[in-house]
Amino acid sequence: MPGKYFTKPEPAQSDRVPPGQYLAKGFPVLSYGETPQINTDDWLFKVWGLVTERRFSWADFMALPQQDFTADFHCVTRWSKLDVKWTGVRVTDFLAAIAMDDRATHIMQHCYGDYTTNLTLEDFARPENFFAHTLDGAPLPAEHGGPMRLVVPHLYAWKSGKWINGIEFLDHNEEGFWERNGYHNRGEPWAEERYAGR
Ligand SMILES: Nc1nc2c(c(=O)[nH]1)N[C@H]1C(S)=C(S)[C@@H](COP(=O)(O)O)O[C@H]1N2
Ligand SMILES: [Mo]
Repeated sequence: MPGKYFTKPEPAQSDRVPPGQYLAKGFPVLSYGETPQINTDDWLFKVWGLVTERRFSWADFMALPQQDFTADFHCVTRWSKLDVKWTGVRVTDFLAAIAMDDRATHIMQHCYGDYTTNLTLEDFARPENFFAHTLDGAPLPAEHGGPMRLVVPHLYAWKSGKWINGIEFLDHNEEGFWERNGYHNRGEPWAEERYAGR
């Protein structure tokens, strides 16, 4: 895989690049299907299931605490990108703004375009996870999930839903799009949890 677009990690980076991954020189786009074009005036984000149901307009979401983040990004198709710079809302700050039911143990991410991906509440509520609307100081481009995506740095990037528009709170595991299609339920890159049953 090394070549024009990918490089083998330097030894000094090896503690940051999970096994079997190469460094991408640019920021590849990995989307299943078309890129939805969503204007922030029309954007609506919902929480439902084991939570007090609520809708956030773009302005509601921007009123939540905003922060800068630097995070590594690991795609299961074997490219990684280190130190990606984002701005957005920390998942723990988002959770503090809603009223989740104590019975919730799992969540499902729902996205414009119908992509879904699941997480345990524990993997979702980690302090390094965030909703991102800005990449390198500019509005998040549509192909990278703009206007809003989730970023979950400790799992393979298919767990970071682009064009996110809702979180469903559950008391059991449900599989999302790639999990139903053979990917691992959790997707931890250091353990190479790429495919189900391996
Ligand atoms: N809604 C949606 N989210 C998605 C995807 C997708 O196809 N649709 N692809 C996933 C995969 S496999 C990866 S690697 C990352 C890619 O993000 P990028 O295109 O910004 O590099 O988004 C993830 N989130
Ligand atoms: Mo991916």
